[in-house]
Amino acid sequence: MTELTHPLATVPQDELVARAEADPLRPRFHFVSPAGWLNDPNGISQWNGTYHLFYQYNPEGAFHHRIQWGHATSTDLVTWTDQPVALEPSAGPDAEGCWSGVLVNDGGTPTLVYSGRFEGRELPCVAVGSPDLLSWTKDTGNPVIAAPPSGVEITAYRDHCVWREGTKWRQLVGSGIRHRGGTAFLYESVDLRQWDYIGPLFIGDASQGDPSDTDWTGTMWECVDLFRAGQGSLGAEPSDGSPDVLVFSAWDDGDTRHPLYWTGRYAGDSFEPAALHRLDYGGRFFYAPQSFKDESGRRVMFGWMQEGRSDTAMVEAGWSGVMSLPRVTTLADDGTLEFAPAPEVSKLRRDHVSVPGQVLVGAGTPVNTGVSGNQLDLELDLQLAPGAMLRLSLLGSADGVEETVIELSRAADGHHPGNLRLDRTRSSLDPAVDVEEKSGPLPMTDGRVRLRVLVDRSAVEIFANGKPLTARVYPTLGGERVTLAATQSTVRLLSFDAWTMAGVFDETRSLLPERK
Ligand code: DQQ
Repeated sequence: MTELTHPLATVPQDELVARAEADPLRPRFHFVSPAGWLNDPNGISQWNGTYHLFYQYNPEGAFHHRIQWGHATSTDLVTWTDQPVALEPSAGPDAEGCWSGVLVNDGGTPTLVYSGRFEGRELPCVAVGSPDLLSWTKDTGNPVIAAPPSGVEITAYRDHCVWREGTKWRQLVGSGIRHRGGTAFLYESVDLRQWDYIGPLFIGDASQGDPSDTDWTGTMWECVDLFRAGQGSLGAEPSDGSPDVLVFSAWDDGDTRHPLYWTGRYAGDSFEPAALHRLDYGGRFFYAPQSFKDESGRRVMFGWMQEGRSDTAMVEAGWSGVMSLPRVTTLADDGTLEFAPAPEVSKLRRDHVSVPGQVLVGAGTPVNTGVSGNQLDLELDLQLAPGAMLRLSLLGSADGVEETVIELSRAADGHHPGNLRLDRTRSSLDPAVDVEEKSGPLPMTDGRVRLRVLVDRSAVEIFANGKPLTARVYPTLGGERVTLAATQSTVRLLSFDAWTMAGVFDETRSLLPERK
């Protein structure tokens, strides 16, 4: 095991797992690392039927340092088996960390392209895997790209999107050009080892909008992910007009801001943007997403649900970071992306409760739904009258002091998009946690809203008419109440189904898992 040398490594490693597992705020049906630190999803893929989830991992403690690639496998995307660490820093170009990257199938050979960190900067590296993807050998030629493009002043340079196009590989590396904006540099290769630089795929404009805007594109793009939404593959003429999508996480001088995406067209060596969209209204709570097409043709996305508590609190807890549930991404009629938890998530449902349909009258007293718990899957079908607002309160303490409230509202004129908002101001008595409001536009027709909410102790994922809002909450009173109320006008509750969710890890986990 690594020596306890880092100043933040205050919890002895042999205590970390017990410490993490004892935390009542640790999710039970989301993937979390055995203990220590987790951030970005990496190399997510399906290989011969098995799903692979690699992730940025520090088993030394709940802080970002000397990052390795943790690894877990699954046959259903929801229950996971820990596998040995796939990549860890070693003398050479990744001595300070094996940062984010992807997995590709190189003619049958599983191959990772990742960012090796050395002397404070990152460069592209490659590793090849055994047929079972459990042992990895780094390329002796690492780094496979010796330096960022010359002649431009960059803000940072890391993370990879790699795909096959015709007889060649293409790669994007996330970056930013100082005084201009975020970008992704495009490269081409025949063997994943020798790369020719082509140029920036597209350059954002950081001077557009205010840096505090929820769709500000930042000064650097982390974890770029380019894919064709709908039919067809990158570079091919789309038969059905499907757009291409460039996902990135807007970053600014160490600040992880939020995931965004451009829809547009990737053709030749560049990307022509059509429109910019927010990927998740929770911003940094669904950061560094990565997606892949599984064997059934679905585009599945995972993101990192960062913590909203202090560095010290994370270290004390012995763990940090939650992987989102797998989301299936589809193209909506308006050309934006829609998201829904993968159907497999439903297999964790237990103890079904159905709340009778009813009409909630504005300014009425909150209805106690009879649903309670802190590991829940809620599915509601609602119809809001013009000007109506529905308040769904979760994790409410019996004394009413703590609650986390989801608000859905319909514009008074009934025509403009409504609003989805998460009010965390009373979600925790702990004054140190992040309770910033999160919200975004909610498209609806005739006031109809299909709402899905997954609550897993400190992790909350909301999907309203396919628009996601992901966040973290830290209740201190152990509240489990779920209530509903309408304000201002009437809301028809057409259906409300609730389930308790089973946990996905039964046994005590090992910080450094062995081969299974
Ligand atoms: N996290 C990784 C980077 C990436 C960032 C390091 C995004 O590769 O840019 O752990 O959260």
